[in-house]
Amino acid sequence: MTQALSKATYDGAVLGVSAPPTPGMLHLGIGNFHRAHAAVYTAKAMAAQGGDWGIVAVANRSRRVVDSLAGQGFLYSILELSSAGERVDVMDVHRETLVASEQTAELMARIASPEIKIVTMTISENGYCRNAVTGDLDVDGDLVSADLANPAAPRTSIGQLAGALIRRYQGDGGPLTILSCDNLVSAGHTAQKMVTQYLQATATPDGFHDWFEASVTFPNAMVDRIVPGTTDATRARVRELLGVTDAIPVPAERFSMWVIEDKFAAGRPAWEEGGAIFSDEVEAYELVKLRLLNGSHSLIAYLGGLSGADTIPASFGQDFVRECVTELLNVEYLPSIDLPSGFDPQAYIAQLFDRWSNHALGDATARVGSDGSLKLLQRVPDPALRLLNLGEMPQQLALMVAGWIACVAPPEGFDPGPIAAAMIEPAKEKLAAVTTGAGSVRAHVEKIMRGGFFPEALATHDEFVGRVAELVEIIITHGVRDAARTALDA
Ligand code: CS2
Repeated sequence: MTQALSKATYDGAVLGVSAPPTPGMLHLGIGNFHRAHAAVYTAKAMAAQGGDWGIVAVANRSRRVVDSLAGQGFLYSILELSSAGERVDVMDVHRETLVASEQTAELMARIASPEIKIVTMTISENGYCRNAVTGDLDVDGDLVSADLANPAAPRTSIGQLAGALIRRYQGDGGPLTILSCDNLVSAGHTAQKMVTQYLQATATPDGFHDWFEASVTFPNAMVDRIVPGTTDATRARVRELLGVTDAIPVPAERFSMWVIEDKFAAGRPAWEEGGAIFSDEVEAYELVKLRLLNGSHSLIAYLGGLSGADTIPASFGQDFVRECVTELLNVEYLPSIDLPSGFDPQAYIAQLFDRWSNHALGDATARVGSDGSLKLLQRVPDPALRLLNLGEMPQQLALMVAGWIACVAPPEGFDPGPIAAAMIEPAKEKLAAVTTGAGSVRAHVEKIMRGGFFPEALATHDEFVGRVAELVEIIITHGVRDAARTALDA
């Protein structure tokens, strides 16, 4: 039995630097991604230029990560895995922990406190409470309406941020930056819109809105690093390499990228020292990454799920998947983006091909295929409608939607297999409810398309919906390879 990782059992170096005792940042959503991304840039920034930028780590509901983090004296490890080899780094950048669902008042007070200058967040697409059809805050949805009725203890991150901002204004906490690190189009603007619409729907003190406009910024940002879930193999390898047991190690690829709009209301860490890029073209980078990487990732996941490939590299290693992705990238995605200046798309794509072939990392197909009802909204409608408006059928985007439906909401009688079954789909119940009594594959697909997951223009586009239905039909009757061939040959 090896000892647990702690300041007493680990006397090696940490990555970057240990954060000073007083945190200047607070992060909502202490999952693997944050711990292998913003946390790393922050440790490197402080090593280069100092600053009180330690992080308050906030979990939404689960105590698991924060309890381990606090129990290990805030140490945890990152296991970098690539074909070039592996390395392990120990991090020491968090300084406090909170659980939002249990300590809501403390959380809002902490965000309101003047020492906190930046709130970063990875709350996933779901956390923004955005109505998929209208693009506005889902004020009539159960979650937001419950929060508006109970402003003292909001449960959504948007409600918690809004409540905290009101307290910050009242307590003269000073300017604040809220930095979304989620995979959203115009992530900063989206966060700003949701928080603003929430604040418009709730009572605020006199003068608040002027202060909010002048003092709170929401920079856009593009975040990128493939960070799988932690497995027993991750824990075992870290134990071998460090000689102690880390309960919460994070596996990650070597590649990492962060492009941020330099719009900070109260200062920021020197993240450029960790390799972050400050740019005025962030929205272009966001589209590049969301479409070329994330969109293709979804296609790889659904084609993989339906063809028995349990990892992304296993799926991408199949010729038909590579062909579909190549078509998606070059024909359906690239022409839809005004590229950032000096950006070389083919070099980026070549790098993506390497990253998707990382067998050492072994990213799970089921991880990427999870939450499709939320992710596809960022990855499908705009580029699909662009082509449809030009009179062309986006075959691969239709295949992606067909793959998602076949994996997580299959028509009766079709079993997509164990990999698809492992995909977590938060809308499973809603999908089942909208499709009851469908009667035919076409009706099943139509009901899903109109079920509130996509904007009206796509949901009611007859040819697109028809194409998705045909492809689902082929997946059911002849298998996913035939469906892919049909989409490629069209
Ligand atoms: C993936 C992302 O979950 C997904 O759909 O595409 O988590 C992806 O690995 C990251 O965005 C990479 O930066």
